[in-house]
Amino acid sequence: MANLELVKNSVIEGNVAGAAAETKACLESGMDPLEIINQGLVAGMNVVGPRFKAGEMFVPEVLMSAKAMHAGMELVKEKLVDFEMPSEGKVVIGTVKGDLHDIGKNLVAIMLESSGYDVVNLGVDIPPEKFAEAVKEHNPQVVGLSALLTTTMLAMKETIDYLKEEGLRDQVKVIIGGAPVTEDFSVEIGADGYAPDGGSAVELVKGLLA
Ligand code: B1M
Repeated sequence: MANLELVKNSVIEGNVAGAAAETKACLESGMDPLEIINQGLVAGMNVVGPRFKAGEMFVPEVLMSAKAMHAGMELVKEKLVDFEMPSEGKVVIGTVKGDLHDIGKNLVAIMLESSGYDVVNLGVDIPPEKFAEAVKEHNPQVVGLSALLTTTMLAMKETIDYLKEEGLRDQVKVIIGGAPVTEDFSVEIGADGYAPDGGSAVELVKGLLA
């Protein structure tokens, strides 16, 4: 029988086939697609985020949960063609120039997406010019910069400075994160905030856009 709890639990368990099957059952029973998203798929990720933050879940498990959520989301999306999903805001995110690490950045993107934000994920090794182009093209409220190397942390400052040069800095909030990055560093380079993990990044973005 169609049941949103089963959708939610499949996501928490990272059960990709289960999430797809339960989502399909809910759709076939005539349930509202938005209800399936909010009370099933996203509700599951809302449990995963805090558990990951508390050290009760680990990266591979979070990635499986995200995969399960996406499997369900793909099915629901087909039914959503007629109306727009309400969005909390838009975030452009990328790993800065010279840095190829993307696991943490992708987790942050997933957490933001599952909390209702539109996320434009630029990828890795993104130079300041590309961030600026993305701001012009996508008009986000927030730009997220990730760096995992002490050497590439400097590219965060370059990116912020470039946004200033291009006259784009005032129209976005810039947040930064990554293992070597600190709150003090974010103040030093003129970012609007720092988050140590995905769950905190969601809270930070919510706070900045409130
Ligand atoms: Co590299 N690497 N790596 N690496 N790597 C580290 C970062 C390192 C600490 C390992 C070590 O020496 N102990 C070290 C950096 C030293 C330093 O600068 N202080 C290092 C090095 C030196 C290198 C190379 C230079 C190695 C070499 O070639 N000699 C090279 C650099 C390549 C480059 O980028 N140009 C390199 C390459 C690689 C791989 C390609 C092999 C691979 C990356 C694969 C990939 O990402 N697709 C890799 C990996 C996997 C790691 C470690 C082992 C794991 C990183 C990771 O994914 N962590 C890492 C050692 C470690 O951290 N234990 C290491 C899991 C992830 C969930 O956590 O990324 O911290 P994290 O993300 C967290 C938070 O930081 C935060 O939220 C995330 C979720 O909680 N966060 C944000 C991240 N971005 C955020 C953005 C936000 C907010 C929060 O807002 C926008």
